[in-house]
Amino acid sequence: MSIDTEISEIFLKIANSLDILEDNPFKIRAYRNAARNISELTEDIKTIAERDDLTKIPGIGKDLADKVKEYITSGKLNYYEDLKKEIPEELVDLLAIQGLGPKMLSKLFKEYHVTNLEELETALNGEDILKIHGMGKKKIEDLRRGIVIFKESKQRVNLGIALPLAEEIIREINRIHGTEGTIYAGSLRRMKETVGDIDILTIADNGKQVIEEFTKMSSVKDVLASGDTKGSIISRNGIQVDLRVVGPGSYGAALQYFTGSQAHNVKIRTIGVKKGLKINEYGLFRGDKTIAGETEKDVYYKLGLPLIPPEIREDRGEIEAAIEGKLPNLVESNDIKGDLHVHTNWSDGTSSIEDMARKAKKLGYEYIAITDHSPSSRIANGLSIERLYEKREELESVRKKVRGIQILMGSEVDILSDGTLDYPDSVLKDLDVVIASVHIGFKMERAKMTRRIMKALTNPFVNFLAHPTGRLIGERDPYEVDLDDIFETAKKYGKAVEVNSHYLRLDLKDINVKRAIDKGTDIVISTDSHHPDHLHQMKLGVATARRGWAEKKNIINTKRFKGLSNWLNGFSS
Ligand code: DGT
Ligand code: CA
Ligand code: CA
Ligand code: ZN
Repeated sequence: MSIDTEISEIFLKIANSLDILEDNPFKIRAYRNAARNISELTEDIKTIAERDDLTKIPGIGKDLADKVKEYITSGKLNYYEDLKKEIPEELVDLLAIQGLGPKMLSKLFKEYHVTNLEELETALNGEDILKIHGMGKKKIEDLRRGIVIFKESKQRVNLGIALPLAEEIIREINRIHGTEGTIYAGSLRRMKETVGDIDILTIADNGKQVIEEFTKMSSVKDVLASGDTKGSIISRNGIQVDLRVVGPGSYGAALQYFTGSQAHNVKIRTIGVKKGLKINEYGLFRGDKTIAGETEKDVYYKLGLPLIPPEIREDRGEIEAAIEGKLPNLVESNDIKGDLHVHTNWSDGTSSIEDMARKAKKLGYEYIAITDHSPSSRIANGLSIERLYEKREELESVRKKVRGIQILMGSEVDILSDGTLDYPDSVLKDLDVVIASVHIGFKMERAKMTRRIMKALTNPFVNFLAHPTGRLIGERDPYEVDLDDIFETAKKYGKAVEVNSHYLRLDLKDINVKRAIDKGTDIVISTDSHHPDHLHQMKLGVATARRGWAEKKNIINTKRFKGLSNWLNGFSS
């Protein structure tokens, strides 16, 4: 979060806290105005502070300017720290519950000692609550519903869940009369690993009607808002979806605006201001004259920039790179020539080698590696050495049946606690592809875990390290490991590190992809499929790699089969 956003949010929290404390309305409004004006700044607030120009920001007087300075220098605001002692932050957050205003919340706090969500729910179940003025059976029902929506909207959703839902909703919107093209924006278009909500844009002239039909779609559970150009719903699986209707002339500007990220857009706006241009969701303007708006590309172009791919719009140096003409040429899905990490019913997959190979061929791949588990992964039905060689026989017969794709014999081999591998070298040397990964002993001290994995990477038969941090998004933290050491070792020994495309893993994640690439370490993007349909998840891995600025040349499975084969055998292709 940028410091502008932080300050703006704290001012807003102060306003809300004072509201509940029934403080002076003018003071409350002052904080609210200041919060909004700061959030809309086109210049970095630090720069403004350095010039001593804070009081030139509308709504910022001497007192608020001092508070901004205090936050910039110390990272906190004493006034707010004291306020939090008087009224808990958790309580103030409850204002986001529909139907719960500051007056009601104030009574609940002062008379019923409600300080958080749990206590609010308990209070709503009690008899006493009806004594509050304005509280009746109906109101209680409304608040209960509001709480359900509040809880739903608070959690982030995994990309792999949000993406198919968005695609389905877009198909439904496209069936609404008057819509002429629909696209998702927001963090989903940036392919962030989790999204707060789904933002959709559609082109139409009959906004009110489109929004009305949108709120009646079969996938809708709750309607949060319904207006002339904007609607907001909670879908059946609890995900919030915001729809905005735009005219064709402002489609590109709206797409640029609502794709974000906010930090990226703040910088973009600054560039506009320097050129004497104004930019918002309706277009790019010089005075009253519209100079771009129809396409996103044109918006960037008129700002003197090339189109920046959505996945890297995070204000992590992409704007500076664009200015210098040094944007990366990001890897694309159709650069991928094969999948090197796939399971079958020989271990914990559901399908045969043949089914997996046929599906891979259908996707246009040149190769697929069948990489079932090793014996230590007992729950995953890992293969004994004996069964490994039986599997090899079946694989060879499939090679004869399924032509036009190279089917590689591989294994995903456990890295044991001491860094040795779960098959002896005499077995590993017979495999086309050897993946090393950690499935047991997660709770190891950092230095020990790092040595363990580094040791595995020095094994001459290992090709790459799968899911290098072991995290499961929203379920399990990564294990402790020094990734820089891992990346350096991998590079030194000619190994790759994986971007695992499973939506719960996306491991390496975006920023770690960037770290690996900056060190010159090779990357492999694979799906870890356990069913033929999972092979489609490659797009999530590609998106994650793109978010980490990966180019085709960084990814080993963009090589044609010959080049890949050389790479696997340790020759630089
Ligand atoms: P999320 O939903 O938390 O995963 O993240 P986003 O990036 O999708 O955020 P969201 O849904 O609140 O808004 C979508 C985009 O709209 C956001 O990336 C940038 C733009 N946007 C929304 N509110 C503001 C704002 O107050 N100022 C600016 N500059 N942009 C905004
Ligand atoms: Ca969003
Ligand atoms: Ca949104
Ligand atoms: Zn696997």
